[in-house]
Amino acid sequence: MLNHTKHYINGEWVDSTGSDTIEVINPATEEVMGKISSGTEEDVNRAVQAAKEAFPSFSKMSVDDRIKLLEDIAKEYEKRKDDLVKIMTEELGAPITKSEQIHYQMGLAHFKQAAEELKTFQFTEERDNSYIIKEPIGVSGLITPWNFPTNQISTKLASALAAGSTLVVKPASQTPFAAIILAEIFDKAGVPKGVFNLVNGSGSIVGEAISSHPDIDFVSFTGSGAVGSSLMKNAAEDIKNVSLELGGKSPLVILKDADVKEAAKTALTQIATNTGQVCAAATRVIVPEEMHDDFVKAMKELVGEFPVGDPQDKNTFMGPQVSEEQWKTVQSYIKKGEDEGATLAIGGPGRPDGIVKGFFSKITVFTNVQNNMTIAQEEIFGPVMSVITYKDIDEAIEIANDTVYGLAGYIVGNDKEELKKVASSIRAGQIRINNSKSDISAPFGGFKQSGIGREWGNYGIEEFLEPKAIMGMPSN
Ligand code: TXE
Repeated sequence: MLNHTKHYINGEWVDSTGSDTIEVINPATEEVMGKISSGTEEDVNRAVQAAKEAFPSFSKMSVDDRIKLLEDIAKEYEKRKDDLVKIMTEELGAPITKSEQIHYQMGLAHFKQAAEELKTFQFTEERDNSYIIKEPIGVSGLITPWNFPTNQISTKLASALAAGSTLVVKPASQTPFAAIILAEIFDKAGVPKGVFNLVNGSGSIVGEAISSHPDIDFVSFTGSGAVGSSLMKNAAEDIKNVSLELGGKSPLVILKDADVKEAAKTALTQIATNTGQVCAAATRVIVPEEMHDDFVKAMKELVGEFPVGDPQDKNTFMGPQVSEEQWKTVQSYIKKGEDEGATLAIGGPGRPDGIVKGFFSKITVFTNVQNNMTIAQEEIFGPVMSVITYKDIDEAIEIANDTVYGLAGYIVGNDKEELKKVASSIRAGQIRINNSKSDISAPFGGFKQSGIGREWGNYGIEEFLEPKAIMGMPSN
């Protein structure tokens, strides 16, 4: 049992001002693996005060020193590899190999990338009659979800530290232990006291207190659209800046000249990775009418290559949903798909055969989906795919864009002109062609209801800066 009922405030681990705790459940075993404090408004006030006091000096830290700080954090992070991999397998249910290859690695990459960005980042700009300085935005509140316990925090944190902002972080209460290890890492790496503060607890108390705190200048949030919207209303009270990384219902457009097997593999990888709990996952697969049957057949043949089960097993590709609540949500969408008349081609309701415990879902593929069905419009956040057919490429693009979201888009195929046409027509923040690798230096964020602002690389750093224009300075 991990009992971690302290918050990290002003450079030390301190008791919560409240006595309530929150249990953390291992989603593969359904057993309680530990508990954390349910932080209070008073805890948030203390953390904000510490961040506010640390700001004047940290905001003036030289760029070289900030580069060194980020590099030191990366070094300390690497030393905690085994602990981070283990904890994300336990608290999130991430398969052990994915915990290392995806979660651990992405968390690390942001610190290294931010240090690289700083080496060339332009904090000043000369104009004819003015010069512009980009200054740190002030105290930032970072509110993060559970689906990538290190990555979600480190992308925000690395950008914030690179920019010179001080912060208060509230991780998701389902996956708090990776964040606690991160706090230990920052402490070891010598992050000055008060610069980084961690308050654990619920969204309704700690999250609310952060988004409505008058001394917080900027809130960077990743999570659901509903919370993003309510957070924006709180922030509107005193005109706080916000950045929101919200959900998606991303399309995967398969071109007529695509290799069917490759397309099927890409589609399955998209919904099975992180148990479908990926905001940028392709969940609507838009396939040429004439390719439909071969495509579904290929997926049926390939689905066995994505084993579902014990996250501790090195052969597992897909673990459980993070929580019972998330499992129930996924199950209710599968039922909804059946009720609305879509055809179950793969998977379906309930746990996979042979699994009796844990929040495991089946990899589920619906065919005969109309794009206006609930399963094609709402974010399910589980391994559930909607297959939708198209006649010509213009119809494919229309279906791809017929959603309130615009986080990502995927294309599989070879015709360069068609690839260009689809890539430039999908209204989304990131397009990936033929299963291309991610680029951590490229901006990540959404059009439409997928959010406001961008993370990653220099775009991420910009979010934590305010430009100041200075005119009329006498020249010597
Ligand atoms: O998210 P929440 P949940 C989507 C996905 C998922 C759904 C619900 O569709 O099924 O959201 O997940 C904190 N004020 N995404 O309920 O509630 C909360 O404690 C301030 C997409 O877990 O939005 C946590 O730290 N903060 C997504 C964070 O917000 C509040 C990732 C996210 O939780 C708060 C996760 C409040 N009133 C879910 N209420 C993505 N974009 O990657 C909660 N929080």
